[in-house]
Amino acid sequence: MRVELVQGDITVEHVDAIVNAANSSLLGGGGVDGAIHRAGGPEILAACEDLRRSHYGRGLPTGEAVATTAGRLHAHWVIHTVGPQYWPGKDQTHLLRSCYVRSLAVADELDARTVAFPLVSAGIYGWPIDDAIGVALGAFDSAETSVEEARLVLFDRETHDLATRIRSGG
Ligand code: AR6
Repeated sequence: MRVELVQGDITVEHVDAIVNAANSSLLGGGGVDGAIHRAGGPEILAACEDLRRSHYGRGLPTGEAVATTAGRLHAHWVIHTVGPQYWPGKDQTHLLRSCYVRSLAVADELDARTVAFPLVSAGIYGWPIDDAIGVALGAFDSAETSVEEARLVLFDRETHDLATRIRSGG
């Protein structure tokens, strides 16, 4: 799988699937979640509400992923995943890694070949940015998937530059 580091707004990506850093409720929020629902329109929320009723009465568990329509976005699907909230001293790296692994597994089920990811847990959920980048790149490196291109979309220039340095080992 090719891995591209991209700087910008994930809602303008032209890919098969866009991953959302959601919360367990699947009913929207701030950050990238709010941006995806605003740009994609009410169809996404309606699909999330259906999923809550049909499969996830108690919410989507942390580290899991599930797909809905992408509404008006330039993608076929949004894959919602729930990252762990950062707690110093509590190692939840396996759950953060699982967000990427499970999202790629859902993408495989959908036959998606290009997938854009935000830096899950690195905003409102407080995960240290350098570590969040390392977990994402590590998960991509060892992924067994038919996805051909993963695009890690970093919102600001500073985070993009940091990701570029981490990737090159500098
Ligand atoms: N495009 C790309 N990246 C973005 C965008 C965007 N439009 N907007 C923000 N980011 P966050 P989390 C970056 O907070 O930490 C929501 O309320 C942001 O700079 O969106 O997993 C959910 O409902 C950061 O690097 O997600 C949950 O309650 C990264 O996306 C909670 O926030 C993730 O930041 C999830 O928190």
